[in-house]
Amino acid sequence: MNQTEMFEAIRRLKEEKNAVILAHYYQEGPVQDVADYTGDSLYLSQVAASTDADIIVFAGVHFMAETAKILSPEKTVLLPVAEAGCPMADMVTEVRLEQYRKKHPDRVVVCYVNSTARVKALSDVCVTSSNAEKIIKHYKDQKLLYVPDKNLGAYMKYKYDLDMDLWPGFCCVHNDLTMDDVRTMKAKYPSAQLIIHPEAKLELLQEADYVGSTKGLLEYTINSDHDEFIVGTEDGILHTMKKHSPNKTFHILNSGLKCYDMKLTHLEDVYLALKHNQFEVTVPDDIREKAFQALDKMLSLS
Ligand code: CIZ
Ligand code: SF4
Repeated sequence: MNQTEMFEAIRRLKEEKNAVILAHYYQEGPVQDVADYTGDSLYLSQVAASTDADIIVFAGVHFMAETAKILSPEKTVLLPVAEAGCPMADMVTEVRLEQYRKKHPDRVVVCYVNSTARVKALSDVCVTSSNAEKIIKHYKDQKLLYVPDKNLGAYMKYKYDLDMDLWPGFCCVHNDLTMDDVRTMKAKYPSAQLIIHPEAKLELLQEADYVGSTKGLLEYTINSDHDEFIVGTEDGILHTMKKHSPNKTFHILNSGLKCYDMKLTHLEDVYLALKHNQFEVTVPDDIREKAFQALDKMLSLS
């Protein structure tokens, strides 16, 4: 099948099965184009919580599909590529978090949505990169643990002077960005604005004209009077940025800004997911109920 035929086949299967396709901004262009909803994990989880579809096909990584299942347990949630995970989410396990909680029962556990259901189940509240600031500000006078992204946590600590422990996890895509990347790209494109995702290291964020989630970065490029940007996040977002602002210029901060897991999903995987109802993501009820509390708290504070 060529791409047009594939789009048509996906559309037919979607109608037949009353399915909806959600795609994260880090997915490759055609997968974003075939989706009914494209966005960040907060927006997509809100869509998952409110859709009337029977089947949710989540073009993203495992924790996102799991989050959709937690919020919409009666729906069938499919992850087109079963192996698509998030290395950062695996940097904290429930065993180690439980040990930490026993030692520090007074700390509120704030959990990045990039985490497993089991870790969410042990947490007090979830955040995503687009609502982290708002939610953490709500808890700013309490003793906190932020898990698992030490970089986003360090940025919040720096901005709000928090009593917050940081779990030593990181995103292997954003954490690899260096000050050399910043210096090189700023020298090459001196009139461009530097915009970076908070999963990058604090020293880089301090050099940025704007720091924000994918949604934040996208909106910034749409609303800004500037017309040239150096973008410090996964390169899938450039597809949407260019679509919204065809007359603006975007340079990726480093050509290695590709999430291996996000890029595992191709159009054909979305088609096969719909055709064969694969690969279903489930969450045991006891875990789901506890993880739901942390996500629900997040949604109510967002
Ligand atoms: O929350 C998300 O969707 C992620 C993983 C990135 C972002 O900033 O949107
Ligand atoms: Fe995980 Fe980083 Fe990939 Fe996002 S970009 S899914 S945080 S490894």
